[in-house]
Amino acid sequence: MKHYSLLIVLLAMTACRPPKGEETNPLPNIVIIYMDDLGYGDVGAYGATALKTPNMDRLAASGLRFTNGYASSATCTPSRFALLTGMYPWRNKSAKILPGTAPLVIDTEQQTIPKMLKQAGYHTGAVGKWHLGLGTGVIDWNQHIAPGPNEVGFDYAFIMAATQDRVPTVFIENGLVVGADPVDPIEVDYAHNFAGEPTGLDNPELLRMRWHHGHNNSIVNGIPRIGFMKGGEKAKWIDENMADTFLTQAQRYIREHRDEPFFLYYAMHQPHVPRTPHPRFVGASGLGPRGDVIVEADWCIGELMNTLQEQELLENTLVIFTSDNGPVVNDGYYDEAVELLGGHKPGGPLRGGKYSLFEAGPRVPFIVQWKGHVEPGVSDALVCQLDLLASLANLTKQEIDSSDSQELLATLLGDDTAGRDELIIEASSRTALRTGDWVMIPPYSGPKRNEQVNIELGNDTTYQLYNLKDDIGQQQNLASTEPEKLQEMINRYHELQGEIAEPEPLELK
Ligand code: NG6
Ligand code: CA
Repeated sequence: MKHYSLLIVLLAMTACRPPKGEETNPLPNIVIIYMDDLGYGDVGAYGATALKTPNMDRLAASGLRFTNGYASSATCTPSRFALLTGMYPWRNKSAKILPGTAPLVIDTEQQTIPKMLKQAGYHTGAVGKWHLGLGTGVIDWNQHIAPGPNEVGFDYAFIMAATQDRVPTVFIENGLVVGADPVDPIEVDYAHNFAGEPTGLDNPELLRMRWHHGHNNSIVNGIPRIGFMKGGEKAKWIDENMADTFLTQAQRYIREHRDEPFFLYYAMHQPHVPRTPHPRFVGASGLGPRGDVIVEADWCIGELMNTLQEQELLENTLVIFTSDNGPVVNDGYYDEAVELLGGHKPGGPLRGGKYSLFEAGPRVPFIVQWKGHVEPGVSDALVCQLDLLASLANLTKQEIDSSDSQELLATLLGDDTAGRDELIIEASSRTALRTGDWVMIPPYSGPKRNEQVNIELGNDTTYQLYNLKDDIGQQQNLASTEPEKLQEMINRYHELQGEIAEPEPLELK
């Protein structure tokens, strides 16, 4: 009899067992879903109506949606550098938009999120866009390529080297080109074409997507790219399959590592150019290829979340969804994005876009979801991707040595409402300061608008000062009516930047 009751107790215990992942993982898994050029206004939860993003919206509805969440820059490489290292990108002069042949911009001695999480016992994986450079100088694409993601902390990496519009157009798995063929070696050059190879400039008859600005070098799959490439025919990716390829890798990674704490950096390529939705998403948005690839990305996110659920990992996985920089509609190809945009506003109420110091450049969708741990809601706290290093260090009880990354774990998990007091924002090596609701943009001599992409860059000959609380669209420059606030911010800006990248002091006008 006694034995039976023991058996019943044991059976009852097994039935009430927490999901497998939770039982074996004392530390939560961490998944960063990183979009490429997705704007503040591109997500339903952030106000998009013409574009439907049900899976991103579900993340927002079941998580904490930040209205003041920032990338560290208005372009890709600096934002990615800052996210992974916790260091302001303007401290590293190499952290700017890179060609596909650029050396790695992260010092292999430097602290990174994946390195820190490895120390905490995590398995770490990167799937998707890299764009942080590879190697130390001239790369031989036919040999093992290093240093790269594996040398800055990722146990596993399945990446594209730079961007979808840059060569080499191949995937690299743990330093080796996938599908490399010794009889058809890959050569890449950003200065000179290879003899006899067609280009977008000289061979428009071979193109199925026309270039608008830049993007007129080697042609791959009928799409002209930035940079020249020869060889590697079997290794070249099929653009329309890229979303499925990265998703499959990410799902496989989750399944393979479900029994240990893992960190997955899922760096998606949408909606960066060239926009090449899989045929099943063509026309899905009604807004042309830019909308279609956002719908495709949204579907991928739904599938990824389904995988976490199917693996019983949702309660034990912290998911962070954000974008590397703000939106651009025409980024160099004629793809009808402009013509079919209709009333959709990729930057929502924000001014500017990708490349801009105005808010739509660095302010991006930013959602934290952790089932059962993060109470759904909205937070107006000022947070930046830069802060993930220190905050995840706190979560996993690790030490960090960065001074730029702020520890905001409680705020990111919704237990606190206090964010940063201030943040230096960056766009193409120019910087500005946000303090509380105020933004101060120093004078910059560049053009006010980049006519090719049709985006206001934030440049002006005088100081600009905006109060975002009353004027989220940055229409009222208060520099002359709020001279004390302006001076206070100028002083603080110089103090924060120290001797690095300090602009010429200019007389107030
Ligand atoms: C620019 C490209 C743009 C895009 C960007 C990088 C031209 C004219 N424009 O130089 O198309 O590739 O670099 O985007 O070549 S990012 O999101 O990776 O920063
Ligand atoms: Ca980008």
